[in-house]
Amino acid sequence: MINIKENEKLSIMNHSCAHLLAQAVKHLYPEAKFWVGPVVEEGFYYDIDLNGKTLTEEDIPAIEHEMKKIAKDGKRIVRHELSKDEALEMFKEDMYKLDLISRMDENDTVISCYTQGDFTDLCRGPHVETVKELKNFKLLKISGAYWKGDAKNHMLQRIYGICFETSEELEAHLQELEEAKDRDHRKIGKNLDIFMTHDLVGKGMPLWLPNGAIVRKELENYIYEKERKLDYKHVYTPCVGTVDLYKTSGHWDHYKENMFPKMQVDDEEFVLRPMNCPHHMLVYANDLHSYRDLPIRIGEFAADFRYEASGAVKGLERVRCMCQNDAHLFVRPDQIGEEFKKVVALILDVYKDFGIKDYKFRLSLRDPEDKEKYFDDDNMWNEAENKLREVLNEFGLEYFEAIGEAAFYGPKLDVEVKPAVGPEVTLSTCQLDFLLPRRFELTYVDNEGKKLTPVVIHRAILGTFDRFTAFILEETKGLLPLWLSPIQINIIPVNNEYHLEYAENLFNKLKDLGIRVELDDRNEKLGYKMRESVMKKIPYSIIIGNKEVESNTVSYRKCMSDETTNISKEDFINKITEEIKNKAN
Ligand code: TSB
Ligand code: ZN
Repeated sequence: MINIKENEKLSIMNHSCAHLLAQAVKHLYPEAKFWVGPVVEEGFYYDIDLNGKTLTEEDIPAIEHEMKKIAKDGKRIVRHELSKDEALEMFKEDMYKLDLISRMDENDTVISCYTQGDFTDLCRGPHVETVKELKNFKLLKISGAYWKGDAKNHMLQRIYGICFETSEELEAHLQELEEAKDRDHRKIGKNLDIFMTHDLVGKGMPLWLPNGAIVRKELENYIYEKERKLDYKHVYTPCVGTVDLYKTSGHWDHYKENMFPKMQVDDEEFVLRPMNCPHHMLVYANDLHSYRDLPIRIGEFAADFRYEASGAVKGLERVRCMCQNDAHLFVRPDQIGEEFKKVVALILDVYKDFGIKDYKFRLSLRDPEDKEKYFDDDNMWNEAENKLREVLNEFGLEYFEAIGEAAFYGPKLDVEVKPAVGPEVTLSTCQLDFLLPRRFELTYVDNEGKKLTPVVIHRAILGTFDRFTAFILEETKGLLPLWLSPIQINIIPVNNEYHLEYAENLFNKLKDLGIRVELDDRNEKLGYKMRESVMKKIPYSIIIGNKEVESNTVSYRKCMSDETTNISKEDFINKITEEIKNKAN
């Protein structure tokens, strides 16, 4: 999908369209005050204060109508430059613009505003020449947004829109948006009963329904088997830790804004953990280790809690309570390269199994200026960052670098994927860490009996089961591979009177084999049941009629296919069990 921000011409148009939107809103709601109206990947938005009024989607047509009227009128868009004092005077009634102006440095910023007809807005520009050019736009959505993105501030109304040069481009884009909505895992997740949310449980806290729980369990089994073969040792540890634990790790100083507040229990102070690393450091420290024992790989499917902004939480993709496919690898310095490579190889292996092709490797580095967020040790950072680059180059992997995206304890290699709707997210991650082993005073004994400090690699292959499930639902549009499908087979007898017994026998046989099978014995028409089977994205539907009963066969149809195949019952059972065992895509 097009990225408006990266297209210069469209970026200017969309910005001008944000002004057009503001002007129309001002006409319809004279009390409106305007905060900022930037261009974003998806188009533009404007944050507006309507004096407590909340807009809904139903208000959109009237605003669009007014925008069209103004565009038709065709006023020129004129730029004026002014001094800071003049700007302060001009916007003296407007607390939002005053806030923006007061933060501008008059020496190195030219303050400018743009006027079109009866509307003037503070703006850096540039803009299109006349509002006439802004014909092909659409307002997409209205939502609440805290002023300055801070939940402590009051709520503004955020209106999103998009603008193109031609109506054809706009239509094609709207069509694409519609299709993306159908692929959105929130919609699929609801239709297939994967998960639900409830206000009483809380924001960003999805509940996995039976179908979702099956998918998650299968994913756990799948990755557990891979890790077991690679000599990972799995543990269970509590999803809380004391504040002191997180002070020792450094999370308390560098990660606090992502954590839930602490709670007091008797004389202990606890936090819900945002990460499992500290627990795993202690598991490592529970034993003495020789240089010959390393690498030691401690894995856990671990619940973590993070404070994510309420506007950012999204279905299963960005939650406040998540379960990581986590592991911490304790290695000697001479093993970093080899172990890191094994992790990358595992990521590639898993992506191949799932047929995931559209992703990017990102090398996330620290921002050396940000002393608050990152542990301050230049040597450590340089060493770790160079080490990662070295391995990436050796592997011949294409990647891009992102400053300021590292974890507080070290640089990382992330895999970025694009959801159906919204910005890119990280799926897998592999992080190098020289810090935590030092803070927990971890050691191993070398061949001369000397105590040395191991290096830690943090890694999550599926990321979290939450985000991975969201992603895979979108990748497959809900039609999961057979081994992962909550319901694998739907048996439909044509007529209950004659075919039910045979269907029940088959049902029991498949169920005994551990296959997730359903029997649709409702008194409904075959066509109706078949359509429902497709809607539920069940990989195989089996039709049992006279022919099948008489010849001891089954007729099966794959989801989304018109073709029906008739084979013997035994052949079908063999085919299905093989397909599940091979995890065929
Ligand atoms: C890999 N300590 C490391 C761990 O050892 C860690 O926590 N890394 S992380 O912060 O990058 O998180 C691991 C993975 O969790 C990410 O790669 C991402 O896929 C997933 N994740 C992060 N935040 C969320 C969230 N809010 N909702 C769902 N998944 C998330
Ligand atoms: Zn970790």
